[in-house]
Amino acid sequence: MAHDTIYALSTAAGRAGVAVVRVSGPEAAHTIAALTGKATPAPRNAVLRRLRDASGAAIDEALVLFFRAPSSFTGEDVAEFHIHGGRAIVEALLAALAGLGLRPADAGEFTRRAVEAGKLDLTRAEAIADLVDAGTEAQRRQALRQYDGALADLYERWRADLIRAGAWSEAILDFSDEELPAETLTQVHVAIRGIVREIQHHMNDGGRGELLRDGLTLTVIGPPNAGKSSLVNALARRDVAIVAETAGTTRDVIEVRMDLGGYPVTLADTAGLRQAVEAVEAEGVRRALARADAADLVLLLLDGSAEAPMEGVPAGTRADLTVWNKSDLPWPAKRRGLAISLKSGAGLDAMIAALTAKVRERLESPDEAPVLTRKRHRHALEEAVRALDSALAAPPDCPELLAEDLRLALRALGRITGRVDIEELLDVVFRDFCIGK
Ligand SMILES: Nc1nc2c(ncn2[C@@H]2O[C@H](COP(=O)(O)OP(=O)(O)OP(=O)(O)O)[C@@H](O)[C@H]2O)c(=O)[nH]1
Ligand SMILES: [Mg+2]
Repeated sequence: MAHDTIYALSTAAGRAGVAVVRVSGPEAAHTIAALTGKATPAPRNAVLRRLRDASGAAIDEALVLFFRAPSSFTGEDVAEFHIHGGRAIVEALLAALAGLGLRPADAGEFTRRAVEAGKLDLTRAEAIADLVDAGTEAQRRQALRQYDGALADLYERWRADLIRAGAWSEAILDFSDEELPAETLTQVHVAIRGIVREIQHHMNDGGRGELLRDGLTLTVIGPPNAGKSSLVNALARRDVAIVAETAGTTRDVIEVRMDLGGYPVTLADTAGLRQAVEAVEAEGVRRALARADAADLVLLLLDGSAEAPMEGVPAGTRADLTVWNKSDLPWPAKRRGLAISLKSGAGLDAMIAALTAKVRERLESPDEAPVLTRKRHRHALEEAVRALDSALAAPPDCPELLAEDLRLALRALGRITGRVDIEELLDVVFRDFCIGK
């Protein structure tokens, strides 16, 4: 299908040193000629040109680049205009492009065209979105790995294995028993079981890749006045929650997004846990416990100087990390665990290190294997496993069922990378079996 020519501001809107406007489609070269009044520069050669609108009025001095299809991001002819990043300049250039009859690009349309042109598979296209969204180091690393094809390679390998197994099963269908080795069906089953095991291992990762994209939730709970709000403020490095001597200061759940040692964390401060006397505080306590229940990690903060530090904390309350605060005050007893003082700052670095280690444990994969990063992938993998289980359960005298289930599994896997092509299966049938008939 022939595409029209689209344009968009590719850098962030607003005032900046430089702004880049990108044009993709058959009219890209003509667009450069129309705006500069000069010949299109050689591909991938930056030239300095004055841009003018249709009336001949100067818009700006720009660095102009041309990429000839298919050697461009979208696989089409692409023009890039690097202009000064002032709002009026950007507006004037976009208006001039509209005046040339080009269409403003839809969200993601450049990347979509790249996928359609076979420049990128879907997992790499998604990785571009993740790279742009990455707010922390760990998110950037994960997105870059996916962009480099870690996931595409993995899913494509499973697909290739399945295509092979599928080819065998199609052969069972097409040829009589005498023509095929007796162990063909066993081989198909062994291959399928191997793939199912690998997919399940990949899915059974505690959702760490998805968590890393979304950010992990860390909830701070503890009795009133333990210093929970002080801790949240210290971690977030800003005054997000009110700190006061009155026990029961925090009533609602207060959330703040932060970067903990390179990991994205949504930190929640909660109401102090105790037998509340009035309804609003009781509701706060209920929400605190509910939030702790739903959190990825729970930090229990206790006041080391208190006579009964656990008072109010329901038995069995989950705590992934227990921290004792107020080490600057005399303590009535020795406390086991991390000791800090939010007043003096003592022990804070060690506590942050311990917390970061917990977060890392939840988010990083223990081996070097690529991690699942999206629900979309997980759903497709689940579907593939279901189809493969059903393929394994197909009665031996019914190879049609097995072949059909394999096709379903293949299609599910193909949807992840965007490659869904049953023709490939036939190619392998004819290649692997040298059928001269
Ligand atoms: N001496 C001492 N006081 C502290 C320390 N940390 C916090 N405080 C004080 O303890 C009081 C309660 O602190 P908050 O951070 O509001 O405690 P909270 O756990 O959020 O309390 P609620 O919101 O009421 O549940 C305040 O007066 C703080 O200044 C500490 O390490 N040492
Ligand atoms: Mg508080």
